[in-house]
Amino acid sequence: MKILLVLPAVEYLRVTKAARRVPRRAMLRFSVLPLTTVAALTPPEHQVTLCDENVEPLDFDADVDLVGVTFMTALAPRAYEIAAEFRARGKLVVGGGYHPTLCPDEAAQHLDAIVVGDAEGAWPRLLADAAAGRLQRVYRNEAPCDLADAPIPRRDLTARTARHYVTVNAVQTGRGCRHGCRYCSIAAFHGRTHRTRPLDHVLAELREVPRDFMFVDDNLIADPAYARALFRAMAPMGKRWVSQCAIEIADDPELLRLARDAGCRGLFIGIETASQENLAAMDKGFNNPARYHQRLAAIRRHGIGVVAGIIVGLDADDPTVFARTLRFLQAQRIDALQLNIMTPLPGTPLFDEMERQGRVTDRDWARYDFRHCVFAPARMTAAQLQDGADWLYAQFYRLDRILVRFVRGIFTIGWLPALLALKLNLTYRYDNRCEGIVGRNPAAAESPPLWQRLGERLATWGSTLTRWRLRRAPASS
Ligand code: B12
Ligand code: SF4
Repeated sequence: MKILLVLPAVEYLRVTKAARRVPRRAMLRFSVLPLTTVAALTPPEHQVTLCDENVEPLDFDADVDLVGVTFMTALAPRAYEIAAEFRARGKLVVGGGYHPTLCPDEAAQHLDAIVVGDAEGAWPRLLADAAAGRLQRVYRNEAPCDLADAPIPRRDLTARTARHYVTVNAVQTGRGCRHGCRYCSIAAFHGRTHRTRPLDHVLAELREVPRDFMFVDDNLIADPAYARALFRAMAPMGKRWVSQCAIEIADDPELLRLARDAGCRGLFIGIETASQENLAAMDKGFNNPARYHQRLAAIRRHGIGVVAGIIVGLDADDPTVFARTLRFLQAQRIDALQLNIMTPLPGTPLFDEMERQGRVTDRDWARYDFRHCVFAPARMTAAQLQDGADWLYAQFYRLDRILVRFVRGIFTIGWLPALLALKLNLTYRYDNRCEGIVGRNPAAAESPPLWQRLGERLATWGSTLTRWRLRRAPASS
């Protein structure tokens, strides 16, 4: 069969035949691992091509027999549109990934078949059935697969478009996480289990990727003994990498040292909130705000930059949370920020609880992108949460603050991590300006001082100008 594997894109980032310019947001575009992994699992008698709508237009008239779509919740509406278009042309359309796994009944209504959970095992079975004309609705493995069966992804299929990504060299050492944070899809997908690939498989893959790459594990140190062995084996390779993990790495000086010696330059860490009450309610008490300062300093001492994942809109948050969080991030010397509006993702315990409480206000999955408020917050209005989140994001990425962070970073984490952090800061700033994110602090006095109003007005003009220039920019592909 001729198989086309598709990663859908949200409307404002989508490349189409009419709008062929690839948005200049390469830094936050990385890993097409779900597709390259599924491609690698495809038996050789089939012919596979990929299309990531973020970097190239999708051709609905392509000569294919079967289309496979990967999608997380925010991409579900687009995935269903794609499925409808191809099915109207008589093609088989199947899906897999986070949303089909966590909402199988809904996904199965829009697709000819879905894979729930890992594709290893299930995907070859699906293809055999499709080729024999006996496709079933749902394919799932009886038990989570052994990651010895996880293939080396088909990165060769990204050669044509690789220049549009910050890297296509994303490597996964394990899947899942043993923690069970209530809002987290990883825990819901993998059921609080963590599996690792055989070390020699990972090392063989690392020999194939260039010096700079990233690990896309959700918690790279979920199995500390494995992480230690991996880092030790990597030390002689001279690699430089970034990843994400739980803050607990800071409690293990040996692990930190080994990570640094293996080439770790930056970690995305889910700090989430400075409130213990919020953390306890989300079953994430292990973060322990009383120890943030000491733990973050330990990470910095090893020359590793910290990108903090922060969530606003948790139940203990009131309108003062935004200014408090900004002060907290500055005091903790955070190098970059990914700010998320609390989002009850379907399939998580948090969603079920909010549903029972009648607090889910918006069921347009496209808005489940962590940038929109889709529920009724406990101690503020939805508009205050949206305004405050936008304000905090814009304030964190003010140019003067970025510069201060960079200079400070040179002395605390060193040149290379500081430069990486600077690039990430400028990218987030650019993205936010493209999206016109300015906001307003809902806890500030009704009429802010003149200088603040002037600053906000200038920021609005700046982002309008950026969007205008973007619209006028010539096509790059
Ligand atoms: C890299 C990444 C990104 C990248 C690229 C995404 C991509 N699709 O390649 C970027 C930076 C763009 C991104 C963005 C976002 N992401 Co993201 N991302 C990830 C991350 C860390 C790794 C993805 C990956 O490479 N996985 C490795 C592959 C091998 O694993 P897999 O996807 O599970 O695939 C296996 C199976 O699911 C299955 N499968 C998957 N697809 C398909 C398709 C078919 C046809 C078949 C048969 C099988 C199949 O087979 C694979 C092998 O077994 C995941 C976390 C994770 N562990 O997956 C989060 C994750 C997918 N992201 C998430 C979210 C929420 C987002 C954002 C919405 C918000 C945010 N704050 O990050 C944004 C917005 C995206 C947008 N608007 O387009 C959530 C999704 C939750 C959900 N229920 O929807 C995740 C799970 C993280 C989390 N902690 O919750 N993300
Ligand atoms: S520690 Fe991170 S990956 Fe693990 S369950 Fe919590 S949020 Fe999810």
